[in-house]
Amino acid sequence: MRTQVAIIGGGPSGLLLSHLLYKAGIETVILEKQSREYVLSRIRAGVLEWGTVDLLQKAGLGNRMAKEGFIHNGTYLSSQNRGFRIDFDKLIKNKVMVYGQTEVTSDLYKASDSNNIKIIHHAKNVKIYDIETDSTYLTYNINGVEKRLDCDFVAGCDGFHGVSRKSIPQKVLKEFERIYPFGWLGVLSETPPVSEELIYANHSRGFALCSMRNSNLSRYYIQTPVDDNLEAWDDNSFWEELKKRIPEESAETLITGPSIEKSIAPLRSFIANPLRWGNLFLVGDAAHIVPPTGAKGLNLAVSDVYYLFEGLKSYYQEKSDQGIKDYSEKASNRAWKAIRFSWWMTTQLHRFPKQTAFDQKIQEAELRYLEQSTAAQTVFAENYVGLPF
Ligand code: FAS
Ligand code: PHB
Repeated sequence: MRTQVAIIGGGPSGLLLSHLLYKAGIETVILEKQSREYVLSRIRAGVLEWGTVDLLQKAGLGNRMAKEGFIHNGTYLSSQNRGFRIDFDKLIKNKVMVYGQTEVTSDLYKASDSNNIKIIHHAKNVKIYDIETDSTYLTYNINGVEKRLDCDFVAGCDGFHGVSRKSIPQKVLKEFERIYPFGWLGVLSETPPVSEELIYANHSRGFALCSMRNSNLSRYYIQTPVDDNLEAWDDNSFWEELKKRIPEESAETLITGPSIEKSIAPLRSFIANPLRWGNLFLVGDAAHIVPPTGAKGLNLAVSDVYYLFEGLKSYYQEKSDQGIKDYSEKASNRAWKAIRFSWWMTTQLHRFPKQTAFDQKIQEAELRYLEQSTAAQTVFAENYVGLPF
């Protein structure tokens, strides 16, 4: 089998790239290791930058999002149970969209079906060969049978634990990483959200986040030691701990209920470089990881897809390789700004094990400055809503 662009990974970045290339008449084949149901079952991102919303709408993928998503013109931050609001609309005339990654992925799958995009699920043991030659190809295993896929280019959209990044020679690949000494215990519950906008809470007991998926599906997170035992957190202890960390008025009105999903996610900041090696391009979580505090992971995957799509489109349509030459630098530059913002939010809103009283006072001063300074709030709003592509 031969295609123009082979895509490893059928998550949001792989599906979106194949959709944009399809609309430009460029053929793709997606190799996804898991089943469709598994990919759709993952609970991940919840906040979309407006640049992401714009790109999805322009790609004809925005109808359900426009109907079912929530536009948020601001967000709340709190320190020691006392909250304040950052008004994106007043500060920078902009907004974000709360629409779950699960829904985005489901919309992408529907579009792939109607466009007959070739997605091969259960593709095991994907391997990449001859990346630096004109005859690059992949092999993969389906039900014990080895298959071959020849291609011009490979888009590595296979997430942090995928095969793509590992296919770049160690002597070439540079990795920048910060692992945080805590995790996020996340709960999904069929309860009305406690607030009409998100609440990011800094508290001496640790960070907490109140988010949502729809008017009766809420998503809450609390900071826990990364190796905490999930079984030790029954629903009641989760709700009691959450109440202690959020603004008093929210704790009084919080509606609790049984959790329908509960998991602990580790937090890390990571980026590889270069993001291109020969005919292989790293995209999304295969290239970089950010702690979810800044709500940037999915949005960064989308901006990578945008840069790579533009590069491949001009390669096939204008016979220019400038765009694919510039991909690694363009995508990394924007990624580093999001990595910085996500690191800053994580550092300001979490309690670090060895945090001194001095560190504590700095955090409080930083949040008080943010509460009182229009300049600081404008910087926050610009970064949270999303920097231009
Ligand atoms: P993905 O990991 O989503 O997809 C990669 C795909 O490749 C998967 O389907 C996988 O099965 C497949 N694959 C892997 N190895 C393979 C192989 N060898 N062969 C074939 N296929 C292979 N981001 C935000 O912006 N906002 C948030 O609120 C947010 N919250 C998050 C909460 C959690 C708990 C987590 C874990 C992440 C969160 N993120 C958030 C980040 C998340 O959204 C990712 O950035 C996003 O899923 C990245 O999409 P992809 O790059 O497509 O990678
Ligand atoms: C979520 O809704 O899952 C969510 C929202 C904002 C974040 C992280 C996660 O910063």
